[in-house]
Amino acid sequence: MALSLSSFLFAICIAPAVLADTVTFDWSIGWVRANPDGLAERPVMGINGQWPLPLLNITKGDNIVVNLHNQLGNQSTSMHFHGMYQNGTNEMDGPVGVTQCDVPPGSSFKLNFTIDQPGTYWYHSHTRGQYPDGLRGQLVVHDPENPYRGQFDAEIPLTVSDWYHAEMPGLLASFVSYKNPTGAEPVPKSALMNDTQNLTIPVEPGKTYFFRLTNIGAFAGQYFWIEGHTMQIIEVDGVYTEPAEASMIYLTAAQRYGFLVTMKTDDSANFAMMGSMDTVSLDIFQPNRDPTDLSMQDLFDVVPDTLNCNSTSWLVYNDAAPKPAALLLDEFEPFDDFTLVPQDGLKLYDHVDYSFNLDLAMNNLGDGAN
Ligand SMILES: *[C@@H]1O[C@H](CO)[C@@H](O)[C@H](O)[C@H]1NC(C)=O
Ligand SMILES: *[C@@H]1O[C@H](CO)[C@@H](O)[C@H](O)[C@H]1NC(C)=O
Ligand SMILES: *[C@@H]1O[C@H](CO)[C@@H](O)[C@H](O)[C@H]1NC(C)=O
Ligand SMILES: *[C@@H]1O[C@H](CO)[C@@H](O)[C@H](O)[C@H]1NC(C)=O
Ligand SMILES: *[C@@H]1O[C@H](CO)[C@@H](O)[C@H](O)[C@H]1NC(C)=O
Ligand SMILES: *[C@@H]1O[C@H](CO)[C@@H](O)[C@H](O)[C@H]1NC(C)=O
Ligand SMILES: *[C@@H]1O[C@H](CO)[C@@H](O)[C@H](O)[C@H]1NC(C)=O
Ligand SMILES: [Cu+2]
Repeated sequence: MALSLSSFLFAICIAPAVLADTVTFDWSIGWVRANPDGLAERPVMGINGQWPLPLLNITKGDNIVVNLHNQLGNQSTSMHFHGMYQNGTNEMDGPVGVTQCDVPPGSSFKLNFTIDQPGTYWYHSHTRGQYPDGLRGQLVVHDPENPYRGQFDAEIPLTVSDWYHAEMPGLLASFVSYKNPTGAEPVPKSALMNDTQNLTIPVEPGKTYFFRLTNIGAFAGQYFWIEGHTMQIIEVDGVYTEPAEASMIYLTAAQRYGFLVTMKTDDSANFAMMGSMDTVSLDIFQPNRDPTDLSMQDLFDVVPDTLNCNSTSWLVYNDAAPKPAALLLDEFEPFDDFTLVPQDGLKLYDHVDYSFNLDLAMNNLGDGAN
């Protein structure tokens, strides 16, 4: 035998550093009950009897194997890893009816692909409009070569989301219907942060944290800010950026931001951290829009008096100090993400040889005849 026992053991020990790991998940998708906004307990889709869903933290280069078992009993399902290029593994992407079939109740599907992109992502069902029933969670791809390594002390993974009390099959039936001629989207009942509200995040003075924030919501964009603190954006949707200072950011559904926040040097006070659902479309991105065209303005066609669009969490420096209510703002002034500069130096295309204008109009079956 050529290989001695000691060199064999040595080979095993160094293997993980040299070869990519395979990370295996066995996931039974089934119903559990949850009440994340404290207003209505409801059935949600959990993994292995748990909800909220687990944060996945894998390392760039890892091979991912997910054994997905559909135990819902009454709905088909699927799984999509949002933002993954799936280069060469298209059949693992998840969009039902595009790259694969649904996983029917009682059946299983094995996902097997390699993640070679660092950054902040998420995973969710890609079966019809199913994921707002709870089947969505955060995915972080750790990068040993992160250009900002050494500049933060710890990571804080966090999500924002809108939340509905009714289940998606009923909401979709009334949304995609001739009885809804304006195409009005269902209005959520609450805003969540990390699938809860009033979250407290313990922090230490002087430390710098790498926040990884994902909007895992169905519909609502969200403004996000931390009172008394500045964010330094370093990543957006899996792309490193040159550092950019922001006091407020805006995340559409599915968007991700990675940013560093340095804590204050004393622990005398705690600070509110806010997520606020956008009920009106973003003025800053549509400077020339017609203010009388309401279809361009309203994200929420109705804003019920009872709806609280906001969720508050706190950076807690000091358990004995109060957790102050968030100050109400009259206006939102989010960071303009068009000004972000990708770290790889990729330039904007500055000219085109041909341009095609497509005018798209949505005909929402206003006459009910189609
Ligand atoms: C969070 O706090 C607010 C204000 O006290 C309260 O109305 C709300 O019910 C709380 N949310 C949860 C999920 O406990
Ligand atoms: C948010 O939820 C994820 C998943 O449960 C958890 O790992 C993470 O620590 C939470 N973040 C905070 C800031 O509590
Ligand atoms: C499927 O079962 C769950 C849990 O019992 C229930 O809440 C849900 O309404 C059912 N969905 C359908 C489409 O029948
Ligand atoms: C996809 O993979 C092929 C084969 O490995 C490679 O040549 C190509 O550059 C990759 N494309 C992207 C966009 O990464
Ligand atoms: C995943 O795919 C790779 C490449 O095709 C293959 O070598 C490996 O055996 C697969 N893993 C599982 C658990 O099926
Ligand atoms: C992910 O794991 C790495 C170590 O492998 C750790 O440094 C990092 O803080 C973790 N990230 C999150 C968001 O938990
Ligand atoms: C939510 O927060 C925004 C921004 O501070 C504020 O304008 C709005 O009045 C708040 N809404 C509620 C219901 O508190
Ligand atoms: Cu997605």
